[in-house]
Amino acid sequence: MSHANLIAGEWVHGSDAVRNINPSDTTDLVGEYDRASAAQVEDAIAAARAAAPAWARTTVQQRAELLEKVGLEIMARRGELADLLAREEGKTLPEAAGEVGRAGQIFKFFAGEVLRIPGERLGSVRPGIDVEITREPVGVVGLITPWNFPIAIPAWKVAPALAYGNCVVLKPAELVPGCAWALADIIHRAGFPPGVFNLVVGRGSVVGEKLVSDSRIDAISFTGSVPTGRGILEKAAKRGAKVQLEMGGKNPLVVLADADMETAVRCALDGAFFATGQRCTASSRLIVEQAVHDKFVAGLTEALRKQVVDDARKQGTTIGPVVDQNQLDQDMRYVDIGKQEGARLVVGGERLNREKSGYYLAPALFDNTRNDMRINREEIFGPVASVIPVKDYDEALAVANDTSFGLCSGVVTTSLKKAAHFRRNVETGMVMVNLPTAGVDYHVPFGGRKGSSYGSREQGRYAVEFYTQVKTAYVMQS
Ligand code: UN1
Repeated sequence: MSHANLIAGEWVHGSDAVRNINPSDTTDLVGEYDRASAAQVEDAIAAARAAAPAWARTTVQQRAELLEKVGLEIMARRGELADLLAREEGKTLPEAAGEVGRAGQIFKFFAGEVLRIPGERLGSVRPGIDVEITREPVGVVGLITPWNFPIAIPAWKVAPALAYGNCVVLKPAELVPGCAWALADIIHRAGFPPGVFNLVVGRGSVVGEKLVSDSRIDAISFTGSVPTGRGILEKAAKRGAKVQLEMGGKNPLVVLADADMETAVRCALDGAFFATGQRCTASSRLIVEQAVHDKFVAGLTEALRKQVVDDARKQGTTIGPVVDQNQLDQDMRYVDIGKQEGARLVVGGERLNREKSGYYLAPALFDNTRNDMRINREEIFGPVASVIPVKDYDEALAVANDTSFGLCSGVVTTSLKKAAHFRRNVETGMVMVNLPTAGVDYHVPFGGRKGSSYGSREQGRYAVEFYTQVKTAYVMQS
């Protein structure tokens, strides 16, 4: 039952362990995962440092083959890993299988990208000189990942890090160490040299803190909450480390009067409530034009009543449990806040009892909300969404942009003109037309603006920006 940390190519036990509990059934212990001590984190960093020069010099073919191997094993074990993911995080099995598939594809994608590391050769402004611009690894990267995508987010940080020749120390979320441990085991057996990839499970205050403050870590990539992200930025910037942060959103989905209602309801249901609303890309603000307001609210309410909230691994479940007691308390606190602010709770928001003792919450929809309410300003990170009625498109766009976040946005409309205007003028890093705000491809850049993100983009070939550093060479022609 116990799972060790991977340090310098060895499985190293810790003195205490995290108990990984199934949120669908709190009597089910998924496993125990050893916590790394501060000294063990230092060992992991030292191992990564020691492995870095040789790893940076490996051929692109060597790295491509290793990444391909990892991607293929993830794909081959998709069902089993999806079951583990659903069991530890509470996503439904189909959602979990989608996520595992995405993780496998990411490794395969970066196995290809290794062969396409970009460079440039330019003429010099001076005679007889060539200028060559190349990309080199950053060195050792510390990766800190959240609980809501237990395998995909580690994959989309680890795969590019390794592809571009960096060594890695990964700290997964304590709530869901199972998938990260399985990924570490796959990477270990694939044959990466010792120290190239290290896994250290533990608390943010011990393990995260060490990664952020240790001068041997050249770059930190973090996905998680705004306060933690800001704290990381302050500390890491002070010592000059490269930082990339992805911190969530308050994503608007705009439903215009000319929208296809079926599409609008489908986008809202998926974007706001699937994966239990626990996505930084979730559509938590549903901005609806007055003319179709009643129809939209009625349609979404009906769709919500049909949802089956139950054990994530049970056939027929459409929405799994909330991840843990803390998150459940937070979600229910916001349901109360919404009521106190004068929003109308149309449906849901109550604790549900099921056969097994899990953190079940009925998906909640608020109506008659204003954009200045706390439920529309602060990220809730659960199955709770608000309808904000607006009189026309101009007001919808203004409300969509009136937020401190800027990760993702969506518009549902049949007007090409309005869709084009929205795409151009919405202040988010990603924008969806007639599609849910959540659920992104694995081969294109991911990231936001304003308070949602910091640093260069993740994923796709844009990941090269964070995981490499540029060298400009001037060469005298012989
Ligand atoms: C998606 O919507 O498919 O933490 C991905 C998150 C994001 C990933 C969302 N970093 O929810």
